[in-house]
Amino acid sequence: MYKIFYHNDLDGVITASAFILRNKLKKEKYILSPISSEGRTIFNKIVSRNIMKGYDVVSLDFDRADRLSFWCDHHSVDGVSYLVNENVLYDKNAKSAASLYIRNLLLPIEEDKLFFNNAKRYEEVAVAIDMVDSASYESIRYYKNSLNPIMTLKRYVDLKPDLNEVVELLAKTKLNLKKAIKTLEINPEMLRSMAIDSFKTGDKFEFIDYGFIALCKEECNSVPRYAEFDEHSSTAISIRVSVKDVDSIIVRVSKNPWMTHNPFANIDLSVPPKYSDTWGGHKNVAGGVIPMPYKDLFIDSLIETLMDYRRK
Ligand SMILES: [Mn+2]
Repeated sequence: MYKIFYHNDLDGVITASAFILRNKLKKEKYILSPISSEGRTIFNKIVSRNIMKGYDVVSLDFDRADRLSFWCDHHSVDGVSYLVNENVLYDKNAKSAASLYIRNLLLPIEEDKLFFNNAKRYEEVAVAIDMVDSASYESIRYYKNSLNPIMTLKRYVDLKPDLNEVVELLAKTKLNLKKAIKTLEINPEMLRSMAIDSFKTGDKFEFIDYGFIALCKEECNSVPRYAEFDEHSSTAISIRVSVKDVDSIIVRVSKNPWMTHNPFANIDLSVPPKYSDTWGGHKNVAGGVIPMPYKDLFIDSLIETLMDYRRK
């Protein structure tokens, strides 16, 4: 019996459905479990508890842990940039875990088939999820307005519905996004106007401008990623801070993907800053949970590090 942990975003969802497809898993052979970035801190414990219960544990678009049956990821991991064996598919430079999985493990079994070949659709999904997960849309306007199936599905997943249902449907339709959207009875136009509304950050945000760098205090996950760059296009890096609970805050740092000549283009945000031992992510987007007592120390030192980089 597989216990499949997958990152609770669209990349994780698609990777999980590709895993089910590739291994032709019957429903009674697995349990799906979405997990948020904040779960990194305790992931090793969760995994070993599940192994003790007798599960084959899989981690998709998420952290490495001891004794996993399979691990596929592209988030930065200390000292590893590429690793492939029977149980691992890891590439730090892949734009998404889903495309990494699709191209290396799902497409090869499709290419031998003469009839009912799904290869073309799989490759299209790989291209689309690369664009979404690495935020390489042409503009923030595209992000806000596109009715492309992948954007519709992204908006839907961002609402955090029953993600397991989405995984099952994508597996069942063999990654036919349009069919899945129809079955889920999603109204793309309605979702889009909801997303556009949520871009109006004014009242949900406290925005402090440090020139190129901005500190944004938000209600937890109140606005979509990148919304701050819509209003403040000269911000190169945003540091989003929200309160997780009485003991900790969540900090997310991201580069403005639409700024030409972003002065931070080459900085690697996945390198853990001082006072954080739960940091994770990619070169252009990263984040972590910071204990409340270190809050001010952490933010001050992060801003200072970025300012120093800028002066160099
Ligand atoms: Mn991902």
